[in-house]
Amino acid sequence: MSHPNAAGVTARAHSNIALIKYWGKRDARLNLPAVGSISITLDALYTDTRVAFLPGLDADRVDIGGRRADTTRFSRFLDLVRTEAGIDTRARIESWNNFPTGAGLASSASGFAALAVAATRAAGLTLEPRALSVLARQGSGSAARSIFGGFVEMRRGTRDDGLDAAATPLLEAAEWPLTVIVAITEHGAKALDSTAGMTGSAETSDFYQAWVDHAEPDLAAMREAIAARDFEAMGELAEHSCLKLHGLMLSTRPGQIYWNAATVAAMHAVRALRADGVPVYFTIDAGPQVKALCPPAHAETVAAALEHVPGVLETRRSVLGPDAHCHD
Ligand code: 2P0
Repeated sequence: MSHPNAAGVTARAHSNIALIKYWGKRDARLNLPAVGSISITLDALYTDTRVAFLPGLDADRVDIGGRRADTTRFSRFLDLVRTEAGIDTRARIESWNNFPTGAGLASSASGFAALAVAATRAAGLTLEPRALSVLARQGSGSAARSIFGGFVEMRRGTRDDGLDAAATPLLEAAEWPLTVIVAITEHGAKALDSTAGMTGSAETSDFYQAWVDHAEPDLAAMREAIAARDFEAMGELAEHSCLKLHGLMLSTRPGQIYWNAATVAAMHAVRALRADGVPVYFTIDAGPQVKALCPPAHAETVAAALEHVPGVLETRRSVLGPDAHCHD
């Protein structure tokens, strides 16, 4: 039995965006991905989460951004930590995102990564980053990647127990500086969450098996592009994986249309910049925001162009971020 830290522990984890996308599960209970993925961790978007296991509590309590949240998904996650630590104490969780929650900006990635780090430490456990990644994955697939900074690969794994379905770092943030301009086209939460979306694709899309079958070559090519610091190859693969994901979403029944008019206009703006010689590529997740990737020297030009796209409400700029960490 470990000794919980009654004063609580705060951790910060940064959001990430996938260059090669994850969509689909090979095991729903353990949340094992059907495909691997490769992501970059974003410095400017993060979650701070404070966890305290308090002997007096008779139920877990969760507040996100100062508002009481449904505890179901969090209690299930905390149960994994409690089992590992040999404790039975309920916890108080307080979490803050410095960006819109549930709007396609990977708040579940940074959220569950921060929770994994804070909850294990608060429960008196000391876990290696890889074990934290395996744990975070059980909260949300993309959260496994937010344990690490820079460029990160999430392995699909083949074991039934999921112990090989973990993220590993590919490059530190400083090893290949990149800027991401996030064009925000909607502040509200999205209508369809990713878990339901990917289940629908697996069950109803004629394209789903092709998506799974073609993941490995995309991952291999992206690994190579990153190792070679080949921006053009990386960007082309990222745009391809994004559009292929959205093709899969569109082919699901009912079709999943995460884009709005400004999303499409921003994609065209990125391609117009490229036609003018600016090195920039887009990627989009399960939401309407467009993320443009460019070398830092072109960030100003890209941000200015995206700010002028009709329907773009604001832009956020980020360099690549660090590992998840405690920060009391
Ligand atoms: C990704 N997305 O690779 C893909 C691309 C959204 C589009 O990972 O069910 O919230 O919690 O494992 O991690 C979003 O899915 O899903 C996601 P669960 P998650 O970033």
